[in-house]
Amino acid sequence: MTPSPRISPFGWTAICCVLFWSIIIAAFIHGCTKGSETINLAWSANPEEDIAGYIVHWGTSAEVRDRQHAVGDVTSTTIGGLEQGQTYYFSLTAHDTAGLSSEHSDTISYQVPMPPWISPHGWKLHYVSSHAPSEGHSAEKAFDDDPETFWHTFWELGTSPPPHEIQIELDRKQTIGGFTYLPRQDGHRNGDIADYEFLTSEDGIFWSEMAKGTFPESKDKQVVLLPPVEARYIGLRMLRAQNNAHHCAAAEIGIIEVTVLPPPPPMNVRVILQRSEDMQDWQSVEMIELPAIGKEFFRLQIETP
Ligand SMILES: [Ca+2]
Repeated sequence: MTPSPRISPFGWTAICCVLFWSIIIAAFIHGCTKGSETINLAWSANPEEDIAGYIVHWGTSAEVRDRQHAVGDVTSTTIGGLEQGQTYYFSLTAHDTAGLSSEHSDTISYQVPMPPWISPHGWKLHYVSSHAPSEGHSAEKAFDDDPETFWHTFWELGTSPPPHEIQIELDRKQTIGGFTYLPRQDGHRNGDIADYEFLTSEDGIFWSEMAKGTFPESKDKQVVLLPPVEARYIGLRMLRAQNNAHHCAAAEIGIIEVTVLPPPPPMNVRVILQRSEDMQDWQSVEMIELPAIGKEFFRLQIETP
């Protein structure tokens, strides 16, 4: 079903108001083959009880999002076939069991990055709960722009259970649109993060949780897109490891940029008046286009002498 305000303007506004800024896109990019990138989109659920599903709309321009992917009453889906270096524009609509559709959420654009990713040059360690510098796995290895090195929590004289956390001071205050996490690349599983929290701060003292989720069990670089936020500090907190052990490790933690655009203009309502003498041969006598404003009704009034 293609959502459209024309399907039923009545009720449109009833389900349109919960998708906007609550949309959270979490992207899990993997693979390096052109055209094979995938993005996993996640969003906040519409709280209405009769939601039947959602439709993701996307394309390579803000004006033309000609591809759609309909899902049921879930809050995540995966879009594949994305190309590195290409910018994609995503928006989301919800529809209910009566077939009523919401308007589009804000559009979020995302450029599938071309490696290397944003350089961590100038970043500093602000805090780490545990690390193993004597073993060559200091916290700074998580942002040294080298995928072969990694931060690992201390293990020589015993381990401490999660949560484990690393906080990084960026080289400057930035608008952060997401973050990346690359698990250790030496083939071992110890420390691979499953459940995580991502936090940001402007001063390194007061922190805001920006994302909480679970990474898939994979050695690929994970990308999580967020509602843009300005921050000088980022923090990644590991709540559970993939193997449920106490270790935590990260080869690279990075940030990415995303641009938020205003929602697309509402669609027009096309009203066509036709008449017929035999109820078979209809001729159009009037057509007008009106900007859709949401809930509205039309009435045809006919007066005869
Ligand atoms: Ca590294």
